[in-house]
Amino acid sequence: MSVQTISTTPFEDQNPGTSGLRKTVPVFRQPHYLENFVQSIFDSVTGYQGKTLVLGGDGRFFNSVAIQVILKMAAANGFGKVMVGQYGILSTPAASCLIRKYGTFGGIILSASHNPGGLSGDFGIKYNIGNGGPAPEKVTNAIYARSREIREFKISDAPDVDLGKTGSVRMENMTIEVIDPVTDYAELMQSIFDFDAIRSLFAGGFRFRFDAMHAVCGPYARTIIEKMLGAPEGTVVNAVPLEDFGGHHPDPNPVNAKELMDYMNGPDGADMGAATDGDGDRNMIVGRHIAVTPSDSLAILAANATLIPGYSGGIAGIARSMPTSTAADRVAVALQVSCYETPTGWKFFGDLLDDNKITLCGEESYGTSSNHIREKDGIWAILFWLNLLAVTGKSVNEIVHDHWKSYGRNYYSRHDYVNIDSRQAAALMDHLRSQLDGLAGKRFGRYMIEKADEFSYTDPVDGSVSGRQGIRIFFTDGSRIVFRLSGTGTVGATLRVYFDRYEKDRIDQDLSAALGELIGIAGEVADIARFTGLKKPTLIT
Ligand code: VG1
Ligand code: CO
Repeated sequence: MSVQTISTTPFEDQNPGTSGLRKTVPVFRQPHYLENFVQSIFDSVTGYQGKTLVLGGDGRFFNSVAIQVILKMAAANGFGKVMVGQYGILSTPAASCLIRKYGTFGGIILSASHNPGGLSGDFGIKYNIGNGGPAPEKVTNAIYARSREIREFKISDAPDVDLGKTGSVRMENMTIEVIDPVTDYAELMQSIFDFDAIRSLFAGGFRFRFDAMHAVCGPYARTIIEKMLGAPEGTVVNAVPLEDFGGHHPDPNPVNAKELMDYMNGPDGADMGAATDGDGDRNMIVGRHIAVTPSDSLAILAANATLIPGYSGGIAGIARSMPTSTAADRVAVALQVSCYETPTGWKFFGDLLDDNKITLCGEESYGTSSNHIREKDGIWAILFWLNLLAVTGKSVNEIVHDHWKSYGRNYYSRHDYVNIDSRQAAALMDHLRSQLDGLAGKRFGRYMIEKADEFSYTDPVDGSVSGRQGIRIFFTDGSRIVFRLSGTGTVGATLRVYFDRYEKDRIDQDLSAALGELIGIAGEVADIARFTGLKKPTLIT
């Protein structure tokens, strides 16, 4: 067993996006592609000699190969220990939990999250820092810069490690501790929620369906929901993680989780349904004939937080990503706490959480979480809802409608134009940019534009600035259209258009009727059909 130094040449495209480096599996399988990026991570941080790294992934194709490579590189680069999930499995929130609980130096999570997997699917790698959260931009920029100069990497020639057995083994001067991926995370959940109340809910015949979408949450949900909370066996469906997620998109929204939606809207639908994504950080909450929008979910959790043991003392503040609806803002006003608006991506919440400016945060893309970790957390959000239902005795539908009655309703939708030509996508954004100065005062039917700008964020804790985070058009009635390009895709570009319209009293309108006019305005101002070549969006959520 010895450390090898291997010479290599840089790849030009290892720029981490919204959430780590995401590429197709064939790209990742090029010789040295993974090794270059991992060495670039290690070269961009200092002080890890002898320290501990957390390592795991969502079990998608290439996960088990990549884990072995990273173990050998961590050993060769001088880490003292790696805590790795059994079979190489760790959900993103569980990895964050471990980093924080054991005070490790950082962690590497292998996942392309909600992107499809398999031989020709996507793979990804994220680096998390010692607070348990995604590396901030200053770190990811340094990793990218390093990846363009890298000339060599270090790797041990040790044989592969058996990750099927928990326990410790040695590699070079490093300990590899293979741990159960669920235990620590389950303990954390138990410390936040009223497990007795949820147990009584299930004992009383409450019917729940958890769709793990053949992704990483299956084992977590089986242990927590079925074993610890006593929900009947079979409550968790699609519970076995598969390398290709059964050929599906492991993305918990009403379109990709169609099986769950059909069941919930059918004659035998459960009282509540939920789904999680590839790496377990996203969640969707569904009631009978209602899918809760993620923006509403954040607002509802914030408004009811003191009913949950872990937040009984109240919350310090709320943050939402910019395109997320303003529903949470109204709750913040009522609770007299601050509401922060950040760019898309969880890494922007880290400083606010560390500085105790906020307790809860969320994104419109089915992500919600709190200061208990530094990632979004699918199972946490689902347990929060179960806890709320247990202590209020209300249905999902009643909770949502009661919230709208108190605060008004944000009609909200996101339109995605997927895999469009990258140059055309950039041209569309430039086309919008060029109009920004002249949009205020323009009238479209009953809507008048109040102002338009390009979102730039200054982190209130470290002062770092992130520009070009989306183009916003504000209307005089408080409605908003936002345009931005996705930072998680692997082919071409994806345009996201977000619609948000607030109504204080008229809370029972049909969603498409409520947003129809705004959708027309977006098409006109951005000339969407011309630039994308598409007459309608690829995906509406
Ligand atoms: C998308 C979402 C964003 C989320 C990110 C990672 O990014 O819009 O809200 O944080 O995915 O989620 P983008 O740049 O494609 O819009 V996950 O669960 O894929 O790590
Ligand atoms: Co995810």
